[in-house]
Parts: sequence; structure tokens; C-alpha cells
Amino acid sequence: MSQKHQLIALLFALALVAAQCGSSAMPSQPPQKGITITNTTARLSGANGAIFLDLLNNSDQDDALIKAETDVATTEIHETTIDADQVMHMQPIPKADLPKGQTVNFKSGGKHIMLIGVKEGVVPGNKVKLTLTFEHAAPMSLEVTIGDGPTGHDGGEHKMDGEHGMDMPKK
Ligand SMILES: [Cu+2]
Repeated sequence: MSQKHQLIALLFALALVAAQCGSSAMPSQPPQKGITITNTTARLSGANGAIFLDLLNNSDQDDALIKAETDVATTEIHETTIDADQVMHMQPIPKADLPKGQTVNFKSGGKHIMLIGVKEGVVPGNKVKLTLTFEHAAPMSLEVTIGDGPTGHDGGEHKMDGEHGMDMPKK
């Protein structure tokens, strides 16, 4: 093969590679400005429950979640803390700070949106309409699907007494 042919072959190969890259590469999307909500889930625990989610504040200023409302229950913004005796407490907080550039996880054992007095008939699989109000950002509404499982912030699951081995009848 002549030098010229080699060059053409090389260019052709490069063009193929470039074409493949172009077709398989995802279009690059810059992170959305403002507040982004991900990983939403809700849990019921009797007449109460909790909503968990992640809030990314991709804006130019610190913000805060100041209110959360649903159509199925009264809500409060709660924070779970563990005291010196390793006892979990949860208490209402007036707002949840959302520092700029950071993701705040509302999760079991931490901050959560408490559902108080969930309407009868609401069961796992149902969708709850949630409206979040922020100090700066515009309010956001979304649907949260109620999942199975414990809320994890009510002191934990009730455990059965330790399993007793079967007593063998004595003869
Ligand atoms: Cu709570």
C-alpha cells in the first residue's frame, strides 16, 4: 500500500470511530438550574408516614424548604436526632436549609417530611400529591408513590420476641 493509500485508510478509520462516538454518546445536558427533586418515596406507619427525597439546590443562592403539603395528610418537616443515650428523637423544624450547590438527603433517620393523620384508604401503591414551598425558588408539585416498608423513624420495626427453640418433651 502506498503512503497515500495508508493515509486514506487511516482517515477512513478515524471517520468511522468518530461516527460511532457521535451516535452512542449521550447529548451532554448541563444540570438543571434551580431545585431538582430525586429519589422520592413515601412510607406509611399506621396513621402516620414519612416522605423521603433528595433536594439538589443548583442555584446561585442558599435556599430552604419551608413547607411541604400533601392532599392526604397534615405534614411537618421533621428531623431525627440521636441523643447521648442512643435514643432516636424526631422533632419538627421550621425549615430545612438547602445550601447552594449541595444535595440534601431527606432520609430515614434524618430529615423527613412527616405525614400525620393519613386519610383512611391510602395504601402502598397510591400516589400522593406533594407541594414543596421554598424560601426563594418557586413552589414545586410532584407525585410521590407510597412504597412498602417501615418508615424507619418510628423507633424501628416491632420485633417478635427472640425465637425460642422447641422444647423437647422430657421423658
Ligand atoms: Cu417524623
